[in-house]
Amino acid sequence: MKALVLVDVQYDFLPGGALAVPDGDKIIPVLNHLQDKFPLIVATQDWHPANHGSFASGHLGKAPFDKGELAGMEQILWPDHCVQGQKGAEISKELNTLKVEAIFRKGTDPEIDSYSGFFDNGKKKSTGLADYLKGRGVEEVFLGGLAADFCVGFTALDAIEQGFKLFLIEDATRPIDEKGWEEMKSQIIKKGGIIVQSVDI
Ligand code: VGL
Ligand code: ZN
Repeated sequence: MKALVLVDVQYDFLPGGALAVPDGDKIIPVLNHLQDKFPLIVATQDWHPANHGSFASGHLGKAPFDKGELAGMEQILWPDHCVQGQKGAEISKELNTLKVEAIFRKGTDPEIDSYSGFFDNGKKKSTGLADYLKGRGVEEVFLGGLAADFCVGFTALDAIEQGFKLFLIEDATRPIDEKGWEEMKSQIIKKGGIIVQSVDI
């Protein structure tokens, strides 16, 4: 059994958003088109309180994309984004969500960031995604969404670690930073993940 996981297709990661991913909108038709091929589709949603510790605005003297610290780990400080209840946190209306059976929210704890759809960055708290997929008999996880070098990439690494066969759909994702994405991609491949194109699914 295979599942399609739609990662963080939210307005703040799309053109015009607070943390816009270049060409992020290009993935939406690809993800819509792919859905027919999957018996199970779930989504993740970056869902921060307004005072989230990953926001540069809460760190004196820091600017977005500076490095800081959070939960004892090095943290890239982001512009305020995906704030609970705000437009930027909504999943894009252009994405077909009719077949999405569950949405896993992450980044809700102000004290720690959460790139992966499975765990926070300190691996302290699970979102329940792995148990959900296993409970549904899923063995193969296909991933698309935003951003390739952060939330999609870390979700991929955790999927592999959780024992799923992991396929990352390259034309169904876009990175914030191309160089970061190349490094992330080689890590994923090294750990046994498979990079695919949507036409090959
Ligand atoms: C993301 C940075 C901060 C992502 C979320 O969805 O890739 N990136 N929060
Ligand atoms: Zn975030």
